[in-house]
Formats: sequence, C-alpha cells, structure tokens
Amino acid sequence: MAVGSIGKAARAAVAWRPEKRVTAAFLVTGLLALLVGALLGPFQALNYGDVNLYRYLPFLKSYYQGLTLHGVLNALVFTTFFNCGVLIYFPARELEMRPSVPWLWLSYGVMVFGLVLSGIAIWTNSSTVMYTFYPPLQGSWGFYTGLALVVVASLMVAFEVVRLRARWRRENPGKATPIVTFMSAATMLMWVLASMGIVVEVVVFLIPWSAGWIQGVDPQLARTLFWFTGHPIVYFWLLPAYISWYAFIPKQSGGELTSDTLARMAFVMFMLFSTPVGFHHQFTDPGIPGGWKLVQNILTFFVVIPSLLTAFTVTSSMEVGARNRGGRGLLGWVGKLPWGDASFAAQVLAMISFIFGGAGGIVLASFNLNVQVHNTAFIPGHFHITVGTAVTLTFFGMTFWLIPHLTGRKLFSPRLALWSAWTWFVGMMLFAVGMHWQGLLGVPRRAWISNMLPGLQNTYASAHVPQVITMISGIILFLAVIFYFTVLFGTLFSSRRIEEDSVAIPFPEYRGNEPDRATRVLDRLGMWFWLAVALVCVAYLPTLVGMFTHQVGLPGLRLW
Ligand code: HAS
Ligand code: CU
Repeated sequence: MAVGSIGKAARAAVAWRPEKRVTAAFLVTGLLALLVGALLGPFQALNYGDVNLYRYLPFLKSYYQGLTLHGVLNALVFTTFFNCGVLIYFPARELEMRPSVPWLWLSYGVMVFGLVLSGIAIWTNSSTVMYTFYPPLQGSWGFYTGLALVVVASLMVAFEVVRLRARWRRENPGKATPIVTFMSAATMLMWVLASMGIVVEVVVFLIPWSAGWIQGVDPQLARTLFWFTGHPIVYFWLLPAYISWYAFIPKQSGGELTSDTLARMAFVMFMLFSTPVGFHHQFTDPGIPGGWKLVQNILTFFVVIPSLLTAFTVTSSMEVGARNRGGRGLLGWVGKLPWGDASFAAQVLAMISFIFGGAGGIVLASFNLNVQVHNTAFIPGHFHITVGTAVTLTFFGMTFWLIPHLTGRKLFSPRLALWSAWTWFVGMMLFAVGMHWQGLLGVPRRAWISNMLPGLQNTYASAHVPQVITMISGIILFLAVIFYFTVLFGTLFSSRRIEEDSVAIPFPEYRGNEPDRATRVLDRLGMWFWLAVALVCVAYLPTLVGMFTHQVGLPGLRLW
C-alpha cells in the first residue's frame, strides 16, 4: 500500500470517530443486555430437562421472572440496540455522509433510560409478564413506559437513516441509492410501520391501565395490536443479518453479490408482506373469523418468498467465491469457503440454522398444523434457530470484524471466536431438536415443568429423551456464552492496538453503471412504504374496527 494512502486512511479513521463511538455504545450496550439474558438461558434449558436450578438464584422469585428477563433482554433489547447501531453506521460510511451525532446520542440516551426503567420493573418482580406482556397480566407502568421509550428511540434512529438517504438523493439526482443504504432505509421504514401496533397498545392502553387511569383493557384487542408488531418485528431483527449476508458475505468469501436487483427486491417484498400477516400468531384466538385465518395462512406464505430468494442469491454469491478459490464439483466447493475465518463461519452456521428455522416457520404458518403445536415447546424451538441463531450468531460474526473496526483494537483470540460460533451453533441446534420434539409430545411452553406439584410430576414422562437433549444443549450454550463474551471483553479491553480502519467494512464492489429500470423502480421506497400502509389497512382495519368498538375491559391480574 502506498504511504499516501495509509495517511488518507488514517485521516478518514479519525474523522469518523464520533460516529464510531456512538455506534459502539449501541452495540456494546445491546451485547451487555444479551450477556445477562443469555446467562439465564441455561437455567431455562435445564428447566426443560426437568432440572430446577432456579432455587439457587435467590435474586429471582420464579422461573417466570427469569423467563421475562431472558425474553425482554435477548429478543427486544439486544436486537434493538444492535440494529440501531449498525443501521445508521453502515449507510453513513457507504454514503460518506455524516449523520447527526448529537441526535444519535440523544436516541441512545432515551433507549438506555427505557432499558433501565423496564429493567428495574422486571428485577423487582413487579412485571413478570413475559416479553409478550399479554393483558390481563399486568406489569407496572415503568415496564411499559420503558419499553415504549426503547421503541421511540429506535424510531428516532430510523428518522436519521431516512433523512440521510434523502439528503444523499438530493445531492445525487438520477442515481440509485447504494445497496447497503437502500437495505437499511427499507428495514427502518418497515419498522416504522410495523411498530405502530405496539405503540398504540402500550401508549393508549397499557400505560394508562397500569397507572390506574383506566380500569380495564380488552385482551383480544391488545393481543391483536401486539401481533401487528410482533410478527414484523422478527424481520426488523432479521434484516440487519440479511444486510450482512447480501452485502458483506460475498466479499468475505471472495465472491460477489450475484444479483443486486434480486437483493433489493427481497427488501421491498419484506416492506410489503411483513406487516399484514400478524394474525398467524392468533390462529387459536377467538373473535377472528376462521376464513380470515386461512387467508392469513396464505399471506404468510408470501413473506417466505423473499427469504427463499435470499437463500439462493446468498448461496450463489458464496459459490462464486469458493470457485474462485479453486472449489470444484457440485458441492465440493463448500469446503473451499473460508471456514477458518470466525466472522464468516459464524454467519454461514447462522444461515444453516435458518434453513430449519424457516422450515419450522412454514409449518407454523399452516393453520391446520399450527394447532398441533401452538403454545408448546415447539415455539421456543422455532425461535431459537431464527432470532436466537440466524440473527444472533450473524451478529456475533459481524462483531468479529466490526468491534476491531470501531475500537481500533485487535480481535482477541480468533480461535476462541471460532469456538464460540461452533458451540453456539451446535448448542442451539440441539436445543431446537429437544424443544421441537417436546412440543410434538405436548409439553407446553413457558411452564415451570421442573417444579410441578407432587402428583403431576410424571405428566411428561414420554418426553425424557428430548428433555435430556435440551438439558445438554443448555450446558453447551453456557460454554458458548463464556467463549463469546471472553472474546468480546478481551477485544474491548485489549491493549493491542491496530490502525483504525485497517479492518475495512467489506462493502460490495460497485460496478458504477447507471441504474437500470428495475433498480430505479425498486428505489422508490416512499412509494413502497405507502403501498405497505395501504395493505396493512386492508388487512387490519376490518378486524380492528370491530374490536375497538366492542371492547370488554378487564382489570389487571398478578399471578406471580
Ligand atoms: Fe417465526 C412464532 C412463522 C420466521 C421468530 N417466530 C415465532 C416466534 C418468534 C419467531 C420469536 O406462522 C414466537 C412468538 C411468541 O412468543 O409467541 N416465522 C414464521 C414464518 C417465517 C418465520 C413463516 N420467525 C421467523 C424469523 C424470526 C421468527 C426470521 C426471528 C428472527 N413464527 C411463525 C408462526 C409463529 C411464529 C406462524 C406462531 C406460532 C404460534 O403458534 O405461536 C418465515 O419468515 C421463514 C422463512 C425462512 C426461510 C428460510 C430461508 C433460508 C435462508 C438460509 C439459506 C442458507 C444458506 C446457507 C445460504 C424460508 C435464507 C448455505 C450453506 C452453505 C454451506 C453454502
Ligand atoms: Cu410471525
């Protein structure tokens, strides 16, 4: 590398320091939340192995309190912090445009404040309502307000992402948005629309109800508003991982993104199809017509399409890389992928887990199959290989280059990083086998089965084999947590400095051509957003209007 270019890179690195700091703050806070949540995971798994270690956790009153902490911190808090960090940082670097750093710090502050409020509420056992917080279970106002603030803060970041893209478009008329920015803005716009259900649920109903200003809340209406957000939120978690798979993995594997247009199309499909299908979480709920549930089953299959597209595009992009490295044969090329690179391996293992997670999702979306396993251990089995692995393990893989990039510190022990990826993958796959299997045998989800009343202890005797599998998975995952966080803290506190930006963001190569017609149409994110709003109105208004006008308010219950 020429001396001049080192100087230039170093100057660029210093110039981006404020953005790096705030991004690192989002990421590290999210990962700390994950650490606390994930350390409770083995206790959950052991519960499903019929071993009750909760009695050794004096600071928790019950399995249910632990489960609430686990779900809120891992699924809601970790993901939101992480996404907000990367979804603004990557576009800023790709466009080479500064976001408003004070605004981002303000968003971060609001999010942390929200986390503290809801964290205190759960910790003091005032809000053991699980991460779905279905009424009439009633948490404290601090719990709901805290979560609302986390969402508000994420919308503040979304605003900045959309603003940055708009500024770039004004300064670059006629050009198509670069792909990472396009994907980030599409993800945030999807989230803006998707979050409205939970915003209405929490602000209009749950906060006033828990503060005593209104006496009752209609559980059916609240559940519907919850799942309005609760389904598409899974794509808010997933799409930053997809950004990495589409935009960064090709370079990391030595290949190239084989279709820019298909990649953009997948994101537009997510904007359109994610939100109108939340009813597939309510197949067993009363008050929603059976015919409508069947339509929702079919609509849910639409949202599978962009993931299937992703599977093929991402695989072919990696195949190009592997063949460049001398890979041969129908499948022989797989061995030529850079499996020794922890960042790459973690993400491909995450993808493999998602083949099974996605297949399980298709089973669950099928109205008639869903009733077999709804509310059983099958469901946590499903989501630990979607959000728990496809997303989380991808995020781990990203941090293996991103944390050194942001902090200018060398990755601590790449070998341990590789170990953490494999143990997480093996642990989660085993967990999934155990939980899906238990679900098929009728073991309920969210049940303290290791602490059953004396006469009931043998209720699930037929599930002993999957119980043992689940228990073993919990122990492997405990090791994975130790390995991963040793790498993370080892890096953060390392004294081994590297030149900042010497770990570059693996952006795709741009061909520099004028955008074709398809790209231009796909780039009209505003239009797609409003079309998505229209689809959501068609899907939700008929049911919601009926529910709003026939509310049956129930007082709060505290069953813990
Ligand atoms: Fe789900 C319940 C349906 C995806 C998360 N889901 C949940 C819950 C969570 C969750 C948290 O229809 C529980 C909520 C609760 O607490 O009650 N889910 C689906 C469907 C999909 C799906 C149809 N889910 C996700 C994702 C999640 C997630 C993503 C988190 C991030 N889910 C359901 C349903 C329920 C449900 C019902 C309600 C169940 C009930 O009864 O309560 C689809 O989006 C899945 C499409 C995915 C694919 C896979 C594509 C594969 C790819 C990898 C390719 C591999 C490569 C590797 C490239 C079709 C992209 C190649 C390897 C080499 C070595 C080269
Ligand atoms: Cu869903």
